[in-house]
Amino acid sequence: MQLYIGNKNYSTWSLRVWLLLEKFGLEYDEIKLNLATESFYQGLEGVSPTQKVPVLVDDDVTVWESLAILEYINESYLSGAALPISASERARARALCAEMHSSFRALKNAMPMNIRAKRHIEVNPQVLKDIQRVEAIFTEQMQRYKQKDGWLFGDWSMVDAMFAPVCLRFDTYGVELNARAQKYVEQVFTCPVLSRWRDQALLEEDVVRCNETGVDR
Ligand SMILES: N[C@@H](CCC(=O)N[C@@H](CS)C(=O)NCC(=O)O)C(=O)O
Repeated sequence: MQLYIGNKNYSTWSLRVWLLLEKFGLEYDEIKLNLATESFYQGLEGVSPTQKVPVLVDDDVTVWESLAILEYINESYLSGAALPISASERARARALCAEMHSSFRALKNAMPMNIRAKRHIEVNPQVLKDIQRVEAIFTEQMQRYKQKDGWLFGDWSMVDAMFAPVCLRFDTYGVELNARAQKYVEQVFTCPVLSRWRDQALLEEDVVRCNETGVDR
């Protein structure tokens, strides 16, 4: 399998798929392309119909769109282990994955992932609404699975992969959450796999201008 990804400092969609592959120790080749460069599009020529990352190539199967890739890996390699066993909880998990994939537009635009930065931005009402919805999700899931291992559905699942980038955004832009939601963010930060991605992101030096927002704090 080959996984094409973007810069580790900036590429949220790449991070989600990378986390799943790494978390379950699957073998694959990582092909990293620098966003906003000519070589990025050259590298994806004939590989991805969308010219975006992530894209997964598994012999004669090519999957683009992060959520479809997560589902493909879960079905083809993990016998479903990256989603809850119960059908009702699995539906809830998929709803949260879909919500992260399709929503939070204001938050995503105002707070691009930029792991190596610590920034301040003005939080407008739409961004605040998105932050509050993420906080409510973390709080509710932590309450629901409080006897378990501290992930959104108790055990680590693809939902945690989908929400990892927003935790990194909160760290960059200094977003404060209630104690229960913050506990989840800390859980994400102590995950060794995520730490590996962060460490690699911190070594990168390429700058993608449109992802550099806010003032240093
Ligand atoms: N909906 C897509 C979004 C993919 C996406 O926008 N990827 C960004 C990097 S995080 C990209 O490849 N941007 C390059 C471009 O738009 O030219 C997914 O979930 O995979």
